[in-house]
Amino acid sequence: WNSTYEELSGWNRVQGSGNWSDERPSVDHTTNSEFGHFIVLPYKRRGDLARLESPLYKNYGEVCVKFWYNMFGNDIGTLAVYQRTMQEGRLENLKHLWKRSGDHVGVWKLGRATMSSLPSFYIAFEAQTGAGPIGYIALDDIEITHGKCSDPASCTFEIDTCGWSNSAAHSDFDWFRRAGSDNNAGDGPAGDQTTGTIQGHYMYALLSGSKEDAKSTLLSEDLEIYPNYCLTFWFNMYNAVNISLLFEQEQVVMEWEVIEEIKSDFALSGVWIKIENNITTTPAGDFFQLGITALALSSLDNDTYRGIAVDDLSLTKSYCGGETISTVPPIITTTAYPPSKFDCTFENDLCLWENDPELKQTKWDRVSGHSNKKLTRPRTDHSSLSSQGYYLTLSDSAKNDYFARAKLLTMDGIDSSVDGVCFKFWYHMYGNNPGALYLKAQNFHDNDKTETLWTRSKSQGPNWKYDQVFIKKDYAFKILFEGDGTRYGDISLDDFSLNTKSCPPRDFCDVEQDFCEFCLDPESDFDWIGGAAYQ
Ligand SMILES: [Ca+2]
Ligand SMILES: [Ca+2]
Ligand SMILES: [Ca+2]
Repeated sequence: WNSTYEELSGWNRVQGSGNWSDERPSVDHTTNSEFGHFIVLPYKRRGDLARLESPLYKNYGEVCVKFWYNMFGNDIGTLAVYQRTMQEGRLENLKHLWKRSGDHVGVWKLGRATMSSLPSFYIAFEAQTGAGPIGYIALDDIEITHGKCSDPASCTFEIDTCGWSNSAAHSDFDWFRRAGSDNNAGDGPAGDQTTGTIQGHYMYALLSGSKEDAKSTLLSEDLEIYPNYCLTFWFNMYNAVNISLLFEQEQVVMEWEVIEEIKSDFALSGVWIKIENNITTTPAGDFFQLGITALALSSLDNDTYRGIAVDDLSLTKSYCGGETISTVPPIITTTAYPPSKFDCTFENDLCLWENDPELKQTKWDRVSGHSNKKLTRPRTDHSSLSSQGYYLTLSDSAKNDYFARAKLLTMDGIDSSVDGVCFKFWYHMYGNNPGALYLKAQNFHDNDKTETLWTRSKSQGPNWKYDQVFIKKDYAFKILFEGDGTRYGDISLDDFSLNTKSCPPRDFCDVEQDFCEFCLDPESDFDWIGGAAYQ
């Protein structure tokens, strides 16, 4: 994607102030901070129409566009998504694939729409102002992936949480995504329901040490109103006593309503159990939401790990047990590559990576969470986006010296001579002078021969950044991450993966650097305005 952003023409690309405002979100979605950027539609007059358009996609097959939107204010108007073609008069040009109007309580919400397989098309976000100037429509993190969108609310939790998120308003603690093999934040079920392995992921509410009535709610994305849904999911009560799992529903005109309560006293501990519920909605408003709540019925001790796990959610448009209308199974929306031995999330160890044994003083440390000493360090790791997750960082002790170099190497050589390999990774560099990061190929047979493949220096902002490098060499090499640190900054690394052959297509726009290739529709009545936030 390329930028066609020009000053004073386009979405108003801004940052939040960190404080609540009725003019724009307080934080962006990418970084959940006032440092990140998003785009917002300013109000000029009622009924104005503005469009934001993607580059032309040619022969892409079906694609899923996922985006995060934030709408506040009853009279703000409408946001809709279209798949358009250059041929006039096609039905696709007129029919929206996704639409929301009015107030969505000013929080970032996931939207998604499947683009059908047309020879060429572009994606249009269309916003129309409503009756009043109070409030806003904002967008962030537009992501395009191959294949149909997975069913809303259906999730195996293997890749991410599919739009399920912790409710800030109703929670005393958080649900988090974990696998049986993670023991950073205490014990839970050893295997998940999807894969039955310690690598499989599920959502987990750990209730050890909770006070009476402490609760945590996992919220679905906004779901389309439809008369009859069936929701099935699996739960696992882990050493659970005096704990309830509540399954709830909310619609715009109603309060939260408990559909079912499962008490730990009546469920087998440590066993995955399937339940299903019919969901009925009334035709009011644009959407409804589901909630899954873990609740402590009495205060719980800290001596034993106790919690509730949830996995394999599936929402279908039918009565439970009846004929399914939509039987699309949850689709893993990232291009799947077979795992390689150099993949590493750093949750348990360094996998097949090691610090250069010749560099005694400076190394890459495996750490979790934020650092009180170094405020420029990430708040969470990248794999789990939680403060329990582990990542690598240039060691603090190294930073006592003005300059320190650390080297991380694969423990084995890589042969890329036939098809090449793609190395993918996440990095975090923040601060006035974070130092420099080099990705190199080090000759397997001669440690002194290295080639620089990729490098970054200077601050890259307060969020995790993704990059990928295609490598094809006629000699065997180790991958080397070299960090040149200073005491003023931070460099961190997480989530390495390697595949043979080419790199996956890059289809992501977080509006952090620019507008990617979205541009203005000349037919708009007025322009999305570009600008910078200042307070
Ligand atoms: Ca952003
Ligand atoms: Ca799972
Ligand atoms: Ca990690």
